[in-house]
Amino acid sequence: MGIVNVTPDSFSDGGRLGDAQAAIRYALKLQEAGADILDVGGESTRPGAAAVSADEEIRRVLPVIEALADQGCVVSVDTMKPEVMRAALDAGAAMVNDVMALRAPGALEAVAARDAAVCLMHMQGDPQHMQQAPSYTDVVQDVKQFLQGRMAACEAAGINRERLVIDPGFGFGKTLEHNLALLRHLDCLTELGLPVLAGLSRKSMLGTLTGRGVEEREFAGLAAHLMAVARGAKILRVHNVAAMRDALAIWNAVEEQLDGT
Ligand code: 7PJ
Repeated sequence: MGIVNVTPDSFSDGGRLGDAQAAIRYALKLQEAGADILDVGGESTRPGAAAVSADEEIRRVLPVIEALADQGCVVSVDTMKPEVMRAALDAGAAMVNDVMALRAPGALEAVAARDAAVCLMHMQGDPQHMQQAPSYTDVVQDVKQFLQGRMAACEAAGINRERLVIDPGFGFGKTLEHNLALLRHLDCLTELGLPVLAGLSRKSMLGTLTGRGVEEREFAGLAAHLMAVARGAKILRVHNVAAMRDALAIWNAVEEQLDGT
């Protein structure tokens, strides 16, 4: 899954993808580099980021989603807002990627009425305050139980299991220790029986461990994502699709070799 930010204040691509045409060109390059899904987002969810109105978010992402879907791309929309979900699905998005796991009022209904896939991500608190004092009894079990609860809420709302993907939400209301425990024990989440998505690209845990700035976390990210794959992750949400594809080519070649012997 390649990340396409259409936000003026995104922490890493900010400004560079300021207009729809640039975002579309950028997304098509990610697809050429081997992305299976293009994740289009119009609201930054980095810690402390300012909220954006639904109208503004729709204005940012809709032209990008329409153009990409028209060209046959598989598009997901990274949003918490039911209005944006509806508009994006009408414009051809195939997936809703929600860091709130459809907890916003009306979100379950917006998705249930359509036929799209959904990524349910765990977040403790809200983007404005989530990094202030993250706290868990047992982070792996707490996240697992939360996701199980959201899976049940989806099914009760008429969203079949076959449509769901789950994600521990690295960096969303988590300390370094929480993030490391979730990565180490990611296989516990695969026990829920759904594809697991992992998103670690450029995140601050990589900076903490390497001392590197946002633009210099590529190699750390590749290592972290391969460790997620080793523990069962099926979708990786990344900025540098070409680099991730190369790493996966090696991974897959070795794993196939193992399977055949
Ligand atoms: C994630 C996301 C993630 C899913 C963001 C960033 C912050 N969606 N949206 N999982 N992160 N599913 O890219 O650093 O980890 S926005």
